Order: sequence, then structure tokens, then C-alpha cells
Amino acid sequence: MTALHGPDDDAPRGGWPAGDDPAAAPWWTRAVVYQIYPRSFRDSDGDGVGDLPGILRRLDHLADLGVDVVWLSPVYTSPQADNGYDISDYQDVDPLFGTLADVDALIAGLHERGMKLVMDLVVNHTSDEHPWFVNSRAGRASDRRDWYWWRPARPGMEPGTPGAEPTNWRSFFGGSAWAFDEASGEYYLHLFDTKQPDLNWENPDVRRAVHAMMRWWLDRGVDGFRMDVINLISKTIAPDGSLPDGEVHYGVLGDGSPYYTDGPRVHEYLAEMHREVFAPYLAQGREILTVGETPGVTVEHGRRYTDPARREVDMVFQFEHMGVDHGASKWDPVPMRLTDLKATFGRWQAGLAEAGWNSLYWDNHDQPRVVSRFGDDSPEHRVASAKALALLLHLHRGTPYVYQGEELGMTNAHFTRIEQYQDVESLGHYAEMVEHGVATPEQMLAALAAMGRDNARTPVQWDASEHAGFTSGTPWLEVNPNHGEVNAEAAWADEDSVLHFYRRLHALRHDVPVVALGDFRMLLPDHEQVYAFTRALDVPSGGGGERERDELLVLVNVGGTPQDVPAAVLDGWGGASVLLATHPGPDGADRPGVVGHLAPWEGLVLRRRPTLPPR
Ligand code: TEU
Repeated sequence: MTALHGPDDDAPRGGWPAGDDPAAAPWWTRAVVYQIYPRSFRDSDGDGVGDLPGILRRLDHLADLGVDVVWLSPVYTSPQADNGYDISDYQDVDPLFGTLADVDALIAGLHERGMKLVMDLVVNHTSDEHPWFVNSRAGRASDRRDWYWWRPARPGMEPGTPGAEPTNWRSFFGGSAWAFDEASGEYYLHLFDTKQPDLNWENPDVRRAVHAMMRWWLDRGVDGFRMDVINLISKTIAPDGSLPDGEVHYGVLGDGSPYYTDGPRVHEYLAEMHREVFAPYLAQGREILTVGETPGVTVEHGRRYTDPARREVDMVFQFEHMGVDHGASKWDPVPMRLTDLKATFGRWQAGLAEAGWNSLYWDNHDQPRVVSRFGDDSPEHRVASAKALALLLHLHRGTPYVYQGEELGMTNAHFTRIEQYQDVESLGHYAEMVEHGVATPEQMLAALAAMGRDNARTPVQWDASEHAGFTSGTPWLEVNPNHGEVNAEAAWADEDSVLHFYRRLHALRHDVPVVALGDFRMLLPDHEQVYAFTRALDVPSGGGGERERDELLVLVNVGGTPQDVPAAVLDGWGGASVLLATHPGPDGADRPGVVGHLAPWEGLVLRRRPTLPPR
């Protein structure tokens, strides 16, 4: 394990106690972030790939949904080996998506609707076609050689032969994490694809170049960054400069993650980035959001990254809850147990309760669609389970992220043939696992159908027309055939749709402080189908400085069979009002029947606050 240390370990624990004036908490505690994966959002020129002008035509969809911030996945110049997460020019836009003028128009369009733009910052690695790497690869004496991780073959081994790689690390996309360079006889590190060489953050010139690029975007008007795998930028190096081998869990390659996850200098690098990039803008009163994507992060490091007193990032995207339905590898799917989900969510809620801040998400461009994964995407239960899961997540303490199409209850693609897949990660693992006899093609196709990233990347379903209104051309990835029923046009027209339910969740976060800031307490930790918790916040009442306790009880049936709520949970909630419910009552009120009985996939939020009039 890497030592837990940072530049100012004895810094006072930061944070704003939830009980202070809610308005004093940072703006992003009340914000909703919407992620756009541009290549699948909306195509304006008929080439079958989404683009920036296509996004511009859908800004009112976002504003009406109640979105505060748009996180835009990469649109920079890129050979598209990893759909743009392999960048060859950080300060230009790939013609596939449009131009810098289109980004300027997007910034203006969002700002005039009261929304902000957060760009994707991918600086653990560049594309192998970035001029920095082209220079670095030119030879051992090139002036940017030390901008990347170059190492000789394993001692005693013939360079370029199997097993001669400097370490046994597996890349995230299958195969060795080292690529051999014939010209120099050395290897370069790529934790992801061979076309994504890792930058050497030990080199201060690399850090200075990244900081300058970030300031260039902030000066252009962007409102922050989502920092791709930012907790992987510091590698653990032995005194002789070598990198250690990892443990072999399956196949022939090892797990190097203990030697690059939350590495020894990562907090130093982020504190330096905050000082060199963000502090001057924040001092001018700019509202900036920084979120670190941190695969494998521990709660302890998560608290260090997000403790305001440490001035690193505002919040982290952690992955623990994304691991409750698979074994050592994501390609080994197992049914999710609700108690495991409660344990991890509860751990993170407690871990960041006093200092730090959570991101809350189910979906993004790397994960299967939650309604298929943890819900039930059958016609009978798709809408109800999508609403129930949304209510469960959005009532936790943290900033919620909505991934494009999640607000429509879009489902997994349910592909059946390997030819339907396009994702470099899926194709890489399919090849490695089948080639090494670790899995049969049928086993891998089942794993891809459940966990593959393409599930999240099928085009957004705007209407029931051909290609779901996404493109007038041939879509780069198949449109889900259920777009006839599942689409934005139908959702806006249906008051009971998943979309309108997301709108009501967003309104609660904006208007009811206890939703954003209330203390969290998990209930029923051992119940396998009912998810229950409370939120509580002391809020000002009247004008005389008095305070009162605003409390919520959240109850969700995470399953397709009716459930009774244990009476002990409901003690003291008899007079509570219903703040939100997934199942509208017969008279349009928010709740049928008896609170103690939950219909399949039913969720509701009770509220008790002494001075509130009953709803
Ligand atoms: O993903 C980081 C990451 O951990 C992914 O490997 C993710 O966990 C995995 O795909 C889930 O199976 C970020 C980006 O979100 C992803 O799209 C990129 O491919 C990756 O970094 C490299 O930039």
C-alpha cells in the first residue's frame, strides 16, 4: 500500500458543518451535473457521429430538465483509439465534433441558460500521435524522452521477446501495459491502450505544460474539469528507478494497480495544480467545479482528495458501488446483493460526512445502464425501477451526475454478436480472454452484454423515427431497437415518465436544503430488498434565529415483489408528509395505500418538520 501522506498532513479538517446556513455551502452541493458523450448525443451533419452543433440544438432539453452543469466528454483532436480519451491536441477540437467556435457557442449557450460547462481533462496519458510523444519516441536523447515512462527490457531478457516487459502489469484494456519500441529497444508504459502512453508526472515540465493548458481553457470560459483517472498519475518507483511486478489474479499478467493507484505524490500534484491553476480564478470569485475520477480510490484517500482544507479537488468519482456485481474482473458478473450496495454507499457517506464530498452516479460512458444492471428493463418494470433507483441515489448526500439517456430510462443494448461491439476495452478483453482460453466466446459475449461500455454508448433516443432522431445518416453504433417506446419526445409528453421524475428530483435538490446537505443515516443494513435511510438538517425557522430539525425518511423497494416496511422504521413518522413518491396516488396525490407497504419498485420520501404545513 502506498503511504498516506500529502503536502500538509496536519491541515485542519475542513468542510462546512451541515448545520450552518445552507446557503453558505458551495454551489455545487445543490447542483446536478449532466454528462454528454458527444459522439452519441446528437449528430447535426449526417455523418452518423454526434457533434457540437447537435448538442447546441438540445440545450433546452437540458435546461428544462433542471441541469446546472454539463460535463462534456472529450471533443479534442484525437485519432479516436479510445473515442477521444487519447488526445493529440488539447487546445483544438477534432473536426469529427466541430470547431473551437462551436465550443465557444456551447459555453455561451449554456451560460445564457444559467448552466456551466465542465471539460474532460485527460492528462494521465496522451495519444501516441500527440507531438509530445512523437518527440519523446524520436530517440533516447530526445528532449521530451522523460515526459513519458520509458524503461529497458527486464534484466537478462532479450528486448521485444515475450516476458521481457519491464513489469508484468496488465493494461485496463487487456494485454501488457508496456509497448515495445523497436527503434530504441525500450518499452513505454500505457495503462490503457497502446495508443495512450502515460505521461511522466514526476517531470515538472509535464506539470507546467498541463497547468498552462488548463488556464487556457479557463480563460476561454469553461467552468471546471472532470479529471480522467487523476489518481493514477503518481507511480510508485523503487530507489533504482524500477517499477515492481503485480500479483497475478488470472491469466498470465499481473495487477499493477497498487503501484499506480493513489500513488505517493498524487496529493502533492493536486495541491500544486490547485495552487497553480484554480486558486487565482477562485480568488476572483469564479465558480469552478473540479471532480477527480479516481478508480480504486479508498475512502481515506477520497476524504483527502475532497477535504476543502486541503484544496485539491471538490469531489471524487469513486467506483466501489460499480464493483458489487462482479468478481475480481468486471467480466465475471454476479448478481448484486442490496446489502453490499448499502455497505459501500454507507461507508462513503460516513467517510465524507465531516469533510469532503461525494459524487453520486449510476451511469456514465464506461458503465452499463443502471435500469438493466440494478433495475429491471422489462416493459412491466422499466419505468418504475428507473424511478426507484433514481430516487435512491439522488436522496443521498453528494452531487448527482445524470448520464445522457438515463433520464429517459434508456436500457442496455443487448448485443448478441462480437461484430456489434466497437469499444477498445471490450474488444481487447474479448481477444485476451478467448485467446488465452480463460473464457469461451459465449461466456465473453454474455459478460460484454452485461458489463460492456458500448451499452452506454448507443445513440440517445430523441424520438421514435428511424435512428431515434439521432442522425440522418448511419449511426456509428446501433440504435437501441426499443427507441419506439423509449425516447425524449414521448417522455416530455408523459407526466409520469422517468424524465419528469428526474425533473422533480432536481427541483428538490435545488429547493430543499436537507436533500443536499442533510446528515445521512443508513437503516435496515441487513435487509436484502428494502433500502431505507434518513437525512436530517437543522435549518433556520422564523426570523428570530431559532432552528428546527428538517428530517427525511427515504424508503425504496429494490425489487419486483411487494415489501412491508418493518414497523420500527416508521416509528415517529405517522404525521409525516410525502415529499416525493414514484407511484402517484389515485387522486394525483403522491402516495396510495399505507406507507408501511411498498409496491414492486416503489420509492418514497417522507418529511417531518415541525412548522411545515402538511402537503
Ligand atoms: O476510465 C477510467 C477507468 O477506470 C476505466 O478503465 C473504467 O474503469 C473502465 O472502463 C470500466 O470498465 C477513464 C475514462 O472514463 C474511460 O472512458 C477511458 O477509456 C479511460 O479513463 C482512459 O482514458
